[in-house]
Amino acid sequence: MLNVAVVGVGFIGEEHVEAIRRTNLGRVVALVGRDLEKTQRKALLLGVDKVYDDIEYVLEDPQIQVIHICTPNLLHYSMVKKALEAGKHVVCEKPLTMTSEEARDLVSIAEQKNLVNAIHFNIRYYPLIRHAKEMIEKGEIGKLYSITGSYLQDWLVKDTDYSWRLESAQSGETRAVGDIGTHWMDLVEYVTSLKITDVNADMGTFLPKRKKPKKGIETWSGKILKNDDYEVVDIDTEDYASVLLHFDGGQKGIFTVNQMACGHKNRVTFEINGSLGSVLWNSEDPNQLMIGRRDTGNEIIIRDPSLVYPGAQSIITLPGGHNEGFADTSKQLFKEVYQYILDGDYSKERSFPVFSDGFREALLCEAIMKSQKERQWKEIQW
Ligand code: SOE
Repeated sequence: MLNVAVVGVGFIGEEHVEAIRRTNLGRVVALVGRDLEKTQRKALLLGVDKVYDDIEYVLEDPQIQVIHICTPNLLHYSMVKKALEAGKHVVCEKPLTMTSEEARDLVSIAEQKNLVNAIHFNIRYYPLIRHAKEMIEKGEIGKLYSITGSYLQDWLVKDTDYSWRLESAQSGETRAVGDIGTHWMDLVEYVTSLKITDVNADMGTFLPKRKKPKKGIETWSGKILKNDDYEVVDIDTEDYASVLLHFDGGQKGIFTVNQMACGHKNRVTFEINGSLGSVLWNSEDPNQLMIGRRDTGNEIIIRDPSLVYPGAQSIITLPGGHNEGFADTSKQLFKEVYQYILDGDYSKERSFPVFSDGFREALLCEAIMKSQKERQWKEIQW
């Protein structure tokens, strides 16, 4: 078992704690949060013994081998850097950093220190995503032509919906693209083994002013906030973006991200069209994969370990019909990371998303922002 500390105790920090435990390879020994009282409350609820208000305590603790960084984006760079310099393996939330320069720096520190590094691109860990990847690798979809899709949410649809993610100072220059577009781009590059080479963006902020609660609130919890204790603030990040794409095999594509799309709670979809078939997947119905065919009936593949390729099988715990979902994706990701750490051979190929994937997403975000500002196509300098 590995001893793990989780830094940041908001919505996603709690998810990490639960998922770490369900790996059966890691035990959560400490929680770190800026607000000590809140962190103590969370620790009591989650059953974690040690509580700190500063990462320094866990850096100095020789018992702790792995640190998960689940803070607002602004703090990722400094926290990850400190953790690596203290010799800890790191799992970081996405986006890895606010700039590509910072991300590049973290990639090189992790390499120099020979430490295991991972980024929480958990959507890769829905088992049918691995199955789709393997189908494409085996040529079952033929030559790929186009890749399209979206990531839609509605948790920011009202002007009273608020989160630190709305503020560029905490979140980074891009919000919708950085927060959920990075998941989408990582996902389709992973499934297709292609790289996005050029982007052309059209972004928008539907609510340029919002009512900010005077007291801090957690991501998603604003939906149930009832008091009138708000101040009106300007919003400098985008609610929406559509981005045209070119891929390195000549494929074309487009994705839309929208955090103000009523009725879509958290819906990632993609469609990959090839010469022999299409692959369609939707995260709100993640245990089914649709394969479209021209000359025969379409197929629906079910998340059942007896019906999928070995790569997908390896990240399924329960039999078909016993549905797995969002929480299981993190469990499977952490399981692979922890097993890799425990095996101890860091020259072995890694199956999980790493900091260089985070660096790549930072470059894509920067190119998208540049494209929006200059109203032109931008090439990715990878
Ligand atoms: C907020 O938009 C958010 O929590 C993202 O940051 C996550 O990555 C996604 O899983 C759900 O929505």
